[in-house]
Amino acid sequence: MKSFLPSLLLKCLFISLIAVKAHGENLPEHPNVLFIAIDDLNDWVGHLEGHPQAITPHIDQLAKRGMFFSNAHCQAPICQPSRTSLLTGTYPFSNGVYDVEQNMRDAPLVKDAVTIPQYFRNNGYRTLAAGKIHHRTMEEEGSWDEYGGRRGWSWMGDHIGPDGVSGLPEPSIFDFGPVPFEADEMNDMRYTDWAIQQLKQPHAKPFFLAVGLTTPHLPLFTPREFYEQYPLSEVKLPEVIPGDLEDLPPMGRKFTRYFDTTPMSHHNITRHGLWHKAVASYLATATFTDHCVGKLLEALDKSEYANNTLIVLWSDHGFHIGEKMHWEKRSLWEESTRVPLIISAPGITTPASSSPKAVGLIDLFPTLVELCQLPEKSGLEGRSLVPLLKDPQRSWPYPALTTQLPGNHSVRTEHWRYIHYVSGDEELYDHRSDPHEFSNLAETPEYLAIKKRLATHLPKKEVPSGPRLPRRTYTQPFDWTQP
Ligand SMILES: [Ca+2]
Ligand SMILES: [Ca+2]
Repeated sequence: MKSFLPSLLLKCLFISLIAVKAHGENLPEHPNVLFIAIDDLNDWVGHLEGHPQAITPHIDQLAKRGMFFSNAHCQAPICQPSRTSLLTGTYPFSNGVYDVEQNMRDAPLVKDAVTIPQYFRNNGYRTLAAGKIHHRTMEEEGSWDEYGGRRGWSWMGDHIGPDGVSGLPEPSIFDFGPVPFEADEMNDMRYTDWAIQQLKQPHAKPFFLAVGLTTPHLPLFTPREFYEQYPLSEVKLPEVIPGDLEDLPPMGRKFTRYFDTTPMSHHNITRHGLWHKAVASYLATATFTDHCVGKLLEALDKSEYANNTLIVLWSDHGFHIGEKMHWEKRSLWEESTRVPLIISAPGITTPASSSPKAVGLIDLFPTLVELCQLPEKSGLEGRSLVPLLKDPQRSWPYPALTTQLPGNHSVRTEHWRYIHYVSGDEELYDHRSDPHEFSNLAETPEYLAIKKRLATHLPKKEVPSGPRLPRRTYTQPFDWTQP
């Protein structure tokens, strides 16, 4: 008995120490930030259940370590305007950057905007990045104390040759399948390795370390070991129904046709019998992205920064793989707008929690400002998610807005998606009964009041688009204002 009590006390102390460790220690006043940006990753990750076969164990582990948003949406369903919105904390309809064929700093309203990395840098952080954070490389300039660079995909294309690997004729960037490279040779592992080196070094100031992974953006190239995790004979196509387009208004139908002139269009993919291969390639590329995230988190946990670093993971928009006979992005449906969004803030987020409330990537700027206790920043149009991080189920009466060029908007709430096109055409979906947005209720009289209520969230004012760059040769001239 004499020796039992001290050992019991020691045991209790040990158990409570483990408990503290399991829940993470509280973050310091100005924590480091690990900011993981992913390009074109839709909800085909384990924790969002967008595809039953998705293998993304490391991203899912991160979701368990912190909290994830199951109803997070981009503010524009394509790279440049989505990233401009996130990085400046303003909507496309307020900043004038609506399209990929624009330079962020050419738009008068964002010319001098202070971005997230600039704000952190101005407030005592050391900012570090590799890969794609802004849409264009030149826009990374002035944001980072150190930038580890970025390289395109053409070195892979040159090695593979013009026939590509998918089986599509003249695929160019619209290519998909296994490629003869090792994981460590791939661009994203280069960025990951650069970031891992940063985590091994002492830093005199808190750091904001951004890693911009460029997968699963096209081309969907992965080392064979990832591709082989999805045997073609077992791959499940996304859930689609015949005639899904029949209840779409003319503008909605038009939205399904933008990529029709590219090799990755529904008729071209199905004509060549390559839908399963495209699905397998997207899943495999996402698994490779997950591999990079895993390496990064492993390095963080081995580093001296394991317990004083806030982690944020996001994707810039989603991706269609045949849903509504549409491919890629640039639509206002769930496949294009829904994104993974995970925040791990020890002491604030409860491990393995999630929130179903509608939130946007635009909310990240004010959230990070609050979590890192930086001075309040004026002019931000999103709202801090910290109340939801603390209480994921609390009332959150704000919708997530997505814009595809002036006049075309989606309003997403916890239960509804309402789309209003510039032509006046509308769509309405009830996510409680119709998560795939098969059944357009916009013309059903009993929903008139709901439509009216959702329409009150549409932007009251829209600025004109900033200057445009020449159109890419592989897409068609497309008028987003006419059915
Ligand atoms: Ca993107
Ligand atoms: Ca339909």
